[in-house]
Amino acid sequence: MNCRVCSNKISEFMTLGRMPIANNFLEKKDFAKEYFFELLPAFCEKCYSFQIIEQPDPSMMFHENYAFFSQTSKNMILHFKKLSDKIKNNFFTSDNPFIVELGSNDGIFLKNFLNYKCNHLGVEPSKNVAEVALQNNVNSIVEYFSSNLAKKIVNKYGKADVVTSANVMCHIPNINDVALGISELLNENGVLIFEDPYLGSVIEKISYDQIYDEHVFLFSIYSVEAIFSKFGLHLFDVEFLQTHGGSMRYYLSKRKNTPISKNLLLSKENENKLKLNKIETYIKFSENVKSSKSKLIEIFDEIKNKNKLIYGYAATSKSTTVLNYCNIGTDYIEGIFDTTPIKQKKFSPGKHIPIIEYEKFNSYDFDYLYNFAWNHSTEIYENEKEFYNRGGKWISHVPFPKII
Ligand code: DWN
Ligand code: ZN
Repeated sequence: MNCRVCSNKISEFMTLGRMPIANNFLEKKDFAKEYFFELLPAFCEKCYSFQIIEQPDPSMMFHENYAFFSQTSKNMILHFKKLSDKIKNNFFTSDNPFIVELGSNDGIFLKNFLNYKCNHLGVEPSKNVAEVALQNNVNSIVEYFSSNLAKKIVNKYGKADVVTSANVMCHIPNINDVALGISELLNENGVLIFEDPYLGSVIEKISYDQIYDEHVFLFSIYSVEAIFSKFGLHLFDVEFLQTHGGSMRYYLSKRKNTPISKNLLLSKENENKLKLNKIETYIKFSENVKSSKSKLIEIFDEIKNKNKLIYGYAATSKSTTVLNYCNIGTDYIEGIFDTTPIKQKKFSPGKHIPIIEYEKFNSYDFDYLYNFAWNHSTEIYENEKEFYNRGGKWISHVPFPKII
């Protein structure tokens, strides 16, 4: 397999085994025809990009029944409000600014620009989530972004001051064409701002569940520079974020002479310390992932031997990797509570654990809850204080499998 970015030959350093589509919550009648592929992370020693070898066709993942709606987390609503204010105050240089978001989902971010009465456009391939945005008056089109689409947008709306994306760029296999399109879409002072789960955090926390079909890449600063500099987009700042268990926000400018921030220099030094540009880091990571799996199974067996009941909390995309890689099914977890209606009353991908409406949470009896949305722990532990106060225990595999 050749690198999606630089065509260098790359090879996998571990397998996470046979995986289903992470967000394909399914009904019993569809079990027999469920699609599986092998989840093989790989690293390119030339451009430092971490990617998966095989990605199912995007149409199998992003469609009219896409199961993830961004507005499910209150913290994320606040997070995007803050980013909107920052952009409005710092990056709108023209009199009539125009902002484009790639992968705008249900409009969680762009809806803030309605208040600023600012030209905006969301590009979102999954029809059902885009419809929610449209209902909220967020201007959206149901398309995959590409260099071709960029030309059409420029013809219709003109060039953009800012292009953004959040938790989207790492989903895009044809990243070179998208980077070219962004470069064509931005005006000469334009800025690209995007954020994604940070590879450094995945390595440090052993949060291997960030690896699943949708995440074709996990970026580091060096890999982002290698991709976008080829298309005249110059990285000038980064910002580490606590969201999604550790993310990085990247700021890239069309202007070559934009001053480089101190934070960018320090963060690159940190990447050197973490050795994110060395294959041995990933070999060590694969060993850590195997230990994490053994420890988790040990914890589950201990609990089961005591005849205690375990339920899951939040049927995240990430849970699909943990459950399938560790081979955890209904023998360990009775059901998973989730707030998203499209997932409820269905079964988890691959392991077929029932997904229970969160509204029924209080009518069930259990001793342990597995927190599959560990990235939202602060919000979740606060909301579920009652469970904890009555002696309930949380299980999490991040930073390392443990009972809380
Ligand atoms: O990159 C991606 C991120 C941004 O969102 C996408 N590929 C898909 C998705 O990943 P995820 O499913 O792992 O995201 P979250 O935000 O960690 O989890 C969302 C799921 O968890 C939803 O099904 C709702 C559920 N949930 C819940 O039931 N109770 C979430 C929270 C915070 C809760 O309190
Ligand atoms: Zn490469």
